[in-house]
Amino acid sequence: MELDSDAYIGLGSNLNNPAQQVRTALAELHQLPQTRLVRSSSLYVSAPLGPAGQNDYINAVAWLKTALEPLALLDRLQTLENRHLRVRQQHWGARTLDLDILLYAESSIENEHLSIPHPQMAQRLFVLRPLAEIAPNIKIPGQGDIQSLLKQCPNWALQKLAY
Ligand code: ROI
Repeated sequence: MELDSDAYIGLGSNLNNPAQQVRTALAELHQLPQTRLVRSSSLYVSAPLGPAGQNDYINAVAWLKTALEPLALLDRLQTLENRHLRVRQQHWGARTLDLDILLYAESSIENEHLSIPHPQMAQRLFVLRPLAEIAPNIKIPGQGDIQSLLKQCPNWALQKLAY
């Protein structure tokens, strides 16, 4: 019997060698207890959403199988963010590492700590494109299948990293 849940994590960085931040974070996700990294997307370069004047972002999505409950997983992700010396400064400002739980099994969760599915994911090509790369048939609870979301998503400057 499969006891683990599928969780999809969005990764983003635009400071201090962002591609390296994201690659290291992928390895760290694989090291989490009761968790394994099933597949990770390519890395993508994307224009910043938010205040002007910040660097482009590197974005990726990771597919995990985990026995951690959503809140325990969130706690682990925040520890990883902190280890990457994330400083929470300006709202929607530059960051060394952002780890968001996009999806957790077929759950819809809304509380003071978590909003799953991630409320803005359908508007963010830098989330949908890497997610579709590793899960082309996935359905987003309450929002529909990824291919129709991709068609409706606002266009966004986004490019797969060469390696
Ligand atoms: N913009 C892009 N392109 N990628 C991100 O991951 C990202 N993350 C954020 C904000 C600041 C909203 N902008 C972003 O948190």
